[in-house]
Amino acid sequence: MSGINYSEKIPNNVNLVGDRTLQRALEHWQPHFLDWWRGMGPADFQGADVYLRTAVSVDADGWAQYGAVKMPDYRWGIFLADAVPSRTIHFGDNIGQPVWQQVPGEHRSTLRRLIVTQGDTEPASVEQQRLLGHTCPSLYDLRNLFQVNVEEGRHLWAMVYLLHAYFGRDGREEAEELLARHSGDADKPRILSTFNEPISDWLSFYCFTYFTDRDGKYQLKSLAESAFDPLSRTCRFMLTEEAHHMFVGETGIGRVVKRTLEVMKELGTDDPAKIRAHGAVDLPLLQKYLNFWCSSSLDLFGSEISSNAAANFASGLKGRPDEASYDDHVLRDKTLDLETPKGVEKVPMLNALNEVMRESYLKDCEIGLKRWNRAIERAGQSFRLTLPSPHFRRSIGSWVGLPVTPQGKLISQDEYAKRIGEWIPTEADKAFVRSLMKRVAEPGKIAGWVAPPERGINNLPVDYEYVKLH
Ligand code: BYC
Repeated sequence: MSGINYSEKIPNNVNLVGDRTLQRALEHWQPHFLDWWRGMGPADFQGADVYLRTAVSVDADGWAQYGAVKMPDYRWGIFLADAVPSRTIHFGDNIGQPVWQQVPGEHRSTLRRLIVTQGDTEPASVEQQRLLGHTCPSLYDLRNLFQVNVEEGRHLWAMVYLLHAYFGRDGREEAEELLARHSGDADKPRILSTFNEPISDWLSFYCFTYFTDRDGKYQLKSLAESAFDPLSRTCRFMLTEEAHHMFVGETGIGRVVKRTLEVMKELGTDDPAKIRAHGAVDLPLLQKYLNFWCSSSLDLFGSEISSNAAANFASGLKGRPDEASYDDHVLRDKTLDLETPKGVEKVPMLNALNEVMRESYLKDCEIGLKRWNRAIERAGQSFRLTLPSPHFRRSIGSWVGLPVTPQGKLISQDEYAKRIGEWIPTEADKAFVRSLMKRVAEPGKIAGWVAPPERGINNLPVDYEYVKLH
């Protein structure tokens, strides 16, 4: 089961030939996907040879094969992790019952909505990053961008497979809609807010892959627990691809910090104006980008108090990430003390699961911060990067629109409006960052605002020609 059949038009390990109707429906969608990729995918790089990894099997140790590929020839397909024999539902009100191989009628619309929401983010991120190739800081980074892009394309395939295979006609219609909505489009935007934010510079790209892809990790982990087995298996395999995306974010920001520290040492100053004049990103500016992308990504967990989250857990549709690591898998008698603008409220745990997930996500986000701060400390600098308060700049949930500082202090609307430019990038900050974004595309060369990576891809040297532009 784990081997992938690449001799078919749509590579897969789901025995697509055994279901002619489904195969035909997906082969009908395939050219629409390719049209979308050509129109909305990485602009002007479709003819480049990119050193990409492709899945050859879904086994933990050997799923990737590396080689030069033109992106439109990438073998997007349908790969599910192997089935776990006799798997049963392990949380919610139906514990112990066999998992579902088909969609139960009563959960059809909710499951479809979850799959569509997940699916919508994948092409959205490719659209957001569409123009970044023009300003790549190195060929190594360019290759990583394209690797992330093709894999997001495959994640779209994963959700489209579920829609086609299990949701009949409305599933097929939703699959078309996934290609019709576009990031930032005034009439047909993407579903979730963060995926309509422009990513027009590489600092934003690193922050997005650090914070937003990490939301992806948490949402996929919770869907991997699902009682709907095909969804669980799909998400388990997607998670193996997600790890590299977060690596791009963590090492990307780490390399920005490293370069800034070098410039600070060289100039003997921490004056942001002097650091900027030298073509590097001062640490307070980086902090503003972290504040922006972290707060935006926190919205992706939904409201603190959510009946959707309660129902999804109770019915077995969506668990907590790493559900097995908890003791209580029913949660009918538990409560959580939740900090709301009105004070601490006792909330049924089931209704607070979005918050539980957001808290574990924030802990995970801290890991990179610690690493970057260690580098800053070692360089003898006193500045420390921090995560903003989860109540800062929220557009979803109990803290919507409240004037809260990144330190979590509620202030007046007037003061907030005056000071917001201290906390998130201003137009002038963005213009400065854009001014740094100049394409560096010679093997082994790197832009002046970011340090080179410590090592190359797949044991190749850093100066390998990862993208052959012709
Ligand atoms: N923007 O009870 P609520 C990834 C909506 S990222 C706009 O508060 P719930 C990736 C919500 O849809 C992971 N709308 O929250 C990363 C609902 O609308 P309906 C993506 C929002 O339902 C990088 C209403 O508000 N995967 O993979 O418990 C690159 C009330 O909802 C937002 C998923 O999200 C928002 N930020 O949870 C590429 C997993 N937040 O349904 C890829 C699937 C909430 O009443 N999605 N709303 O019309 C879900 O599990 C849930 O839909 C959410 C929200 C976690 C998003």
